[in-house]
Amino acid sequence: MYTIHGALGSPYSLKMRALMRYRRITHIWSHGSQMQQLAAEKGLPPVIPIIEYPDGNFRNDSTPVLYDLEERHSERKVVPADPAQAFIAHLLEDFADEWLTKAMFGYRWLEEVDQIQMSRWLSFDALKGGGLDSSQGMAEVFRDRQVGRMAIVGCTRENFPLIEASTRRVMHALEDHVVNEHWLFGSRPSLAEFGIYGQLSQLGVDPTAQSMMRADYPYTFRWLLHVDDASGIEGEWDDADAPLKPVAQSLLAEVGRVYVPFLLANAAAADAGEKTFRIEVDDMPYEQGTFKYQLKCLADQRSRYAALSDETRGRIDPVLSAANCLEFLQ
Ligand SMILES: N[C@@H](CCC(=O)N[C@@H](CS)C(=O)NCC(=O)O)C(=O)O
Repeated sequence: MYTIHGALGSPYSLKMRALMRYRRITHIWSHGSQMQQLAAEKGLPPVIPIIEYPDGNFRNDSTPVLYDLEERHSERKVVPADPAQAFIAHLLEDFADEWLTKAMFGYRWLEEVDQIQMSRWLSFDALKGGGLDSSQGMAEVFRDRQVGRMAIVGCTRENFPLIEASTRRVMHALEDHVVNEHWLFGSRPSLAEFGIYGQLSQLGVDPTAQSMMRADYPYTFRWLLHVDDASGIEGEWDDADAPLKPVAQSLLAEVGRVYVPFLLANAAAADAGEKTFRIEVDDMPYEQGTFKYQLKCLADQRSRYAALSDETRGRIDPVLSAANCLEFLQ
């Protein structure tokens, strides 16, 4: 039995819970208030979810844990069998984890209505009782902390038009897609869907974002519940020679449009020893602190690409190139 130590307001926690449900990996869902302490006790980075393994080990960081579960459990894997599809699915998952998360954070903490509602609910989730005074007191502290972190993670009012435009393009692509084909790489979900779901699961709850999704992307909104528990899905991967679905092409185009410039500018700033970096996409500015973690993401994408066979690259290069996603890998 695994335990997911997470939170309902944490996109990566819901990503891992949905993944384990789909994979039919027996687990306990534990959400509480002592998560930072648990991570510190176990010598882990201070992020959730923390996954407690059946052997008593603890790990966090959802992507490596997801891959580790692929090794440990042979049924219902989420990495497509075809290496070309697997590469694209990984790129889309990474884009969701590192870029779409800015929509999650921005929608939650930019506007007062969301700040108040979500800080209260997240405190309620952590305390589970104990009275309104302590709950709302904790909410105020949490709200101040999160709002204070907005500039460092790039969720400022100046940056938000680009984040929002990008998120809407993602949801527009999904909206066209989910009512037709439902999954990205066949009739079963891949790691890309779980990454996207994690972030959008929060937009489906937070007041401003939820209203927007209900009004403009109603089937994507409903699809979130399909991914949340896909334990009943039995499906197949697309054949390796099947063309990439238009939705995957649109999502890749979004990667090329915003995420690639973002990763490259972050890396260039880190090389130059700069503390912040700035990009402009479609005349919209974006600025944030330079992040080490995203250097790791870039290096990881490049080493995955380098490990592909010539045959796989021959199939994947035209698709990546059309989406402006090839050059940064080479
Ligand atoms: N790369 C990590 C990111 C996890 C993450 O950032 N989790 C957030 C909550 S969703 C967190 O714990 N943030 C630390 C904090 O708020 O102090 C993963 O994929 O698990």
